[in-house]
Amino acid sequence: MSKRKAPQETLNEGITDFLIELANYERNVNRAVHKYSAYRKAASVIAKYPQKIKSGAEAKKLDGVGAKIAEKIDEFLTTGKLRKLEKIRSDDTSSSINFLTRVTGIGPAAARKFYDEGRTNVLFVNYIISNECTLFFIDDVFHFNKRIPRAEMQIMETLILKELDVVDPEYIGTICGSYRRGAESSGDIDILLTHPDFTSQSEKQPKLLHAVVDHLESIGFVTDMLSKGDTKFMGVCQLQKDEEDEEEYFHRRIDIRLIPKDQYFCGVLYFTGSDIFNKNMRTHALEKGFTLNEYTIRPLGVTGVAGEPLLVDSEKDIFDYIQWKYKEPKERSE
Ligand code: DCT
Ligand code: MG
Repeated sequence: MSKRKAPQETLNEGITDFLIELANYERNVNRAVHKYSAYRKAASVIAKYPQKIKSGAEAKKLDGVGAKIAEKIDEFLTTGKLRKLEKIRSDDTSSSINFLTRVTGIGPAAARKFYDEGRTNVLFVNYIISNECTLFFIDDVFHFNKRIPRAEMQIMETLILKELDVVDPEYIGTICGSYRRGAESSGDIDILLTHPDFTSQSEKQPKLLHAVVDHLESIGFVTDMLSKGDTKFMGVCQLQKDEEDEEEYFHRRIDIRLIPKDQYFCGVLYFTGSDIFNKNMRTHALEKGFTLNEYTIRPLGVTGVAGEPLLVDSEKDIFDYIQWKYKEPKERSE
């Protein structure tokens, strides 16, 4: 059954919606509580008004609707939108702050403070919302904007590869992303993982991923989970400070993907990037009659239909198929 609202509620919905949006903007971004209340009050009397409002003047007769709101109603009724709102929506500051306030535990003041400190990562906040994570580590969350120095990436690589070996020496792991391209700093840790027991023909093997994640959690390296599926883990990790370390380490974003062995090198190629390099390589592949993605490389028939995946045993195999000179990860910025 569809949940339809009672007709009187939808009569002036366009108007009440924009008033509420303006109210939230005033409260969350400007922290103008009086303006917030004024918009809310107007929205509430209009919601109760039993007829469809045809002009600002008509609305102005209601208690709580002043001249300025009446003007906005006129603009909305004639043009179908509101310039002020369009501007607010396109403004990064206000949309970031508004977004942050949608997270449980962040009020308007905290959102503004985080924003002023440059600690906004809307993408991450989105994960939290969609996964209903608790926010006990809220202050760390906003460190995710800080890039990870290469030296720290190297320590993490050593640790991760060593621990993989502890879980099962047959695992193969590669830290991809900008780190593999030799970058001086990285935004996150992108790990690809495979195991000879897992191929595109075999059963799913979520245990192969979960065993690694659980182990990294048990040694205190993985600190939080954002999402965990059969083949992809997204989370947070942190190096523990040892006695010689001067500095505390920040929490960092970490993604671990389990890839079937036969698709591993297409995966490594893709997740090494850069995104621009990938795009150029895919274009070149198409010119040579192949379709390339993060899983496979397949020849395109004359009709443009992709054939069976080609055997790939290294990244170089992929370059060879498309007759492209092999490029070292360091040379793959574009
Ligand atoms: N990728 C891609 N196309 C995208 C996004 C990602 O091909 N639109 C690939 C290439 C890089 C890899 O995934 C990992 O993505 P990021 O972590 O976003 O990029 P990065 O190069 O590792 O950069 P950063 O240092 O910021 O993490
Ligand atoms: Mg990365």
